[in-house]
Amino acid sequence: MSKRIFLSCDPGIDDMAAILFSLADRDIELLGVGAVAGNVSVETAWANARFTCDLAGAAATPCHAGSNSPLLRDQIFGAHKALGTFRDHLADQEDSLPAVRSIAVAPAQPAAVAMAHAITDAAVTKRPLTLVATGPMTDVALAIQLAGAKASADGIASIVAMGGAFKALGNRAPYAEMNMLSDPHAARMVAESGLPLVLFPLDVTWQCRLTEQDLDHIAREAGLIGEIFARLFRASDRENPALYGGPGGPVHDLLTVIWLVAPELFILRRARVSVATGHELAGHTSRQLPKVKEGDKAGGKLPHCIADAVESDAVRALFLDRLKALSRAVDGNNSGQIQTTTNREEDLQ
Ligand SMILES: [Ca+2]
Repeated sequence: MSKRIFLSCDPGIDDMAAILFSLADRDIELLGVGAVAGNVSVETAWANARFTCDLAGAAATPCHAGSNSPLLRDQIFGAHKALGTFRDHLADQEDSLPAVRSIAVAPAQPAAVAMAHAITDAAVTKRPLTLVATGPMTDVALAIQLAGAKASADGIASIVAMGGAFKALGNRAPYAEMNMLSDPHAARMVAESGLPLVLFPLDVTWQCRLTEQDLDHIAREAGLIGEIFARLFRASDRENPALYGGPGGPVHDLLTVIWLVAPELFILRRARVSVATGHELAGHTSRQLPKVKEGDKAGGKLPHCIADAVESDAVRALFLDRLKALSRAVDGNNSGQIQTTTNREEDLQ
C-alpha cells in the first residue's frame, strides 16, 4: 500500500529532489505540498514548489503557501535566498520550461490549514498519513495544533523530518542545523507532541552526496527534468570536501522520502530528541539514547528515531532511477500517452 504524505518544504534544491522523488515513486501518494519560509521567503518557496510539480507533469498537485515567518524567533534565511526563484536561474531557457501555472488553480487554503484538514480526513477514514517536513517545522506544528484530537495515531502515522545535528556540527550556526535554527519553537512543539518522529540529521545527510559524475548522469539520462535539476544543484554550490570528508554536495531532504519506500537502506536508532529554544543555543538538538542495546524494552520506550547511517550508493542510484522514470512518464504525457504520476492510485488497481 502506498504511503500517503503531505510535504512541508522550503525549496531549496534538495526540497526539489524530495518533491520529484515523491511524484516519481509509485509507493508514495503526494496529497499536497506546503511551502514555508526557511531557505527562502514563502513566496519563493511556493513558486519553486509549483515549478517543480509543473516540471514533473503534476500540475494538479495542490501547492499551498504557508507561514511567512517562524512562530516566535526573528526570521533568518538560508544562504541561497539571494539567488531568487528556480525560474530566475533558468531564464535563458524559458522556452523549454513548463508553462507558469495559473494563479486560479492555486489553493486558497494556507498550508497549515490544508495539512490539518488532511490529518482530520485521514483520521475519519482511518488512513493515517505521514507528514514530511524538509523545512522549518512552523506549519507542521500549527497543523498539529489545528487538528486537535485528530492529531494522533488515527490521523498521523508519523512525522518524518530533515533536521538537527548531533555528532556533526551545525551548518547555519556552529551549534544548530538550519531547519532547527529557523524555527526552534515549532520543532520543539513537534518533538514534544507525543507523535512518532523520524529525524534525518546532518550526521546522516552529509553521508549521501551527489557528485559531478552523478549530476552529469542525471542531466544526460533524465531528460529536461534531469537537466534542470543538475543545473540548479550546481548553481547552489554545495561542495565542501573539507567539511563532508569527500566530494559532492549533500541532498539532505531527499533522504526523508527515500526512507519511506526503502527503509532497508538506512540504520535508525531510537532516541528522545530535545530542541533548545533559549536565545543562546536556539535550535540546538540533543538526544537521549537507550542505555541498553537496541530492541531492549527500555530503548523501545523512547518516542523518536534518528537516522544514523545510509547506503549512499543505493540511494543515489534509486534517485536516478526514479528521475528517469518520471522523465519518461512526462514525455509520454506530452506525446499524448496516458501515464501520469498523479493517477497512480488508478494505475495500481
Ligand atoms: Ca529544505
